[in-house]
Amino acid sequence: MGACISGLGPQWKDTAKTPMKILIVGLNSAGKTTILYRLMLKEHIFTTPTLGYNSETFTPIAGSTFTMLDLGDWPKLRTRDWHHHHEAEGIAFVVDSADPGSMCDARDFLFKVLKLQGLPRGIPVVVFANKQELSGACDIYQVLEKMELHSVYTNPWYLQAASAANGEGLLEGIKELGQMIQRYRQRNTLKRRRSRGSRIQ
Ligand SMILES: Nc1nc2c(ncn2[C@@H]2O[C@H](COP(=O)(O)OP(=O)(O)OP(=O)(O)O)[C@@H](O)[C@H]2O)c(=O)[nH]1
Ligand SMILES: [Mg+2]
Repeated sequence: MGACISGLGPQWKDTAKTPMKILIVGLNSAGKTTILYRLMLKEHIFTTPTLGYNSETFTPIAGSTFTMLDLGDWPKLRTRDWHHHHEAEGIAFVVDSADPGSMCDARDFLFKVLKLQGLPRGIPVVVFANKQELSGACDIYQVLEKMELHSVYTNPWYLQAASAANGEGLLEGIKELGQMIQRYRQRNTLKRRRSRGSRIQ
């Protein structure tokens, strides 16, 4: 199992009935599409830069179905039609650990995405420190520092060492994201019940 650092403790429930909606986010070439299809097909596929998007619904872990949306051209954030993110319940943020020079931009990008208008507040984030099998790749402690994840207070987060090339850490990361989404759903249900209750009184 790959190394990980967590901002939250685990809990797991059967979520097969309602697919969990996940946005896959990250700078170009971080490995978003490779991760999506490695999780879905359990093999390494060769990709070209994503134009448009890939959307897949599948069950990588028994009892947990995900709809994962992999949008191309994220850096053009302002100019796109971002209607899809309103329904997102979780973010898989992919970082190229073998490219330390891009990590500042990745950090700025993550912080920008978390403030994106219309993105549900407080949705969980799993950061995949991808390309770990490459020699010289930053380990998760270096990624943690460079991404300044300790300053993310608005969203629960989890940092997972991963490699889409060999599959390391992907199932662990997605399982953790599923657990976090489950808790997020429970909190929202509770909030809705409370606000309904206070309207009745
Ligand atoms: N060595 C290595 N290469 C990887 C890994 N994951 C992805 N790649 C390679 O990185 C390149 C970009 O991968 P993609 O999955 O297309 O990246 P992306 O984030 O979807 O890129 P865009 O669609 O352009 O935003 C490809 O050549 C992949 O084969 C990994 O874990 N290790
Ligand atoms: Mg892609």
